[in-house]
Amino acid sequence: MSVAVAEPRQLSAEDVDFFNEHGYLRLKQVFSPAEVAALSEELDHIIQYFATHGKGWTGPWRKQLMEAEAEAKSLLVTIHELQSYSEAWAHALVQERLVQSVADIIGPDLEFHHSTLHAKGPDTGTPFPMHQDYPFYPHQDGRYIDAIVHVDGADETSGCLKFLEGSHKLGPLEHSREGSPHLDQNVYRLEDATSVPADPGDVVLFSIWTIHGSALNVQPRWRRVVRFGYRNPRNLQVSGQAMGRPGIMVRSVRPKLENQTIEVYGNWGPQAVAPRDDD
Ligand SMILES: O=C(O)CCC(=O)C(=O)O
Repeated sequence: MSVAVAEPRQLSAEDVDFFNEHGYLRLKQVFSPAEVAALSEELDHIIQYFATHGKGWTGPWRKQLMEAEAEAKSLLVTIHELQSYSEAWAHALVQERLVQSVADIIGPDLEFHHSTLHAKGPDTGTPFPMHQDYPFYPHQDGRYIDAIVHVDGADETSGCLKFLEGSHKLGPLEHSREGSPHLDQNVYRLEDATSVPADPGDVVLFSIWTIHGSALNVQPRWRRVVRFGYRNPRNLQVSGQAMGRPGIMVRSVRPKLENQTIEVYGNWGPQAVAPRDDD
């Protein structure tokens, strides 16, 4: 018996081709102004009462990407799993258009993995060095997409996302562990990357293998974005953030995989290797 439900597709064939060729895709106005207003309001509450206020990622790259004065003042506010704090964010991660768009690329089955806030402070909001997201939560293959939900607009001066075109085709790369995982900034350069500005409500998708970064926010306002990570449930995690924690199935039902034990009560640990594909 097949349990996969046939869905109308959200993305066009051209959208999927663009993602597969470039390693990223911007989706315009996924969240309405009313939805963004609710997300923004509840995010402010989370930032005020629960989030970590700090200088952001560490490492020698900071001196390359920031002048000493900006480095000293730099501000990044972070927190994981916003759906544990807010109804608006719990709804956002299952939002129909978003989930179907991601499923059109790596589905049809889809599992939510994690969420993370990156709020760059005004004037000197911390940049991000060029990196893949792979070293933070390595998975067996490339069927993992990060979706950046823009609560605030982001452009060249407010630290928008920047991608190295087609870099996902390189597969997983060794990252420096001196500080936060990052690539050699002289080899993989922010200035060679394509800027992807976005408005509030837009979502930018990219592969766990796409090399990306972002510059300082020099605008006198916050730049708040939230990353949702989604994977094909057949793509098992190898190590890192949220290792072994079963995610929420947002499309279809969890496939029964050989040697995979689902521990929903938190007795989480490394998962056995499952068959690669077509199981
Ligand atoms: O928030 C940013 O500007 C960068 C985000 C990023 O690098 C990531 O989510 O992996």
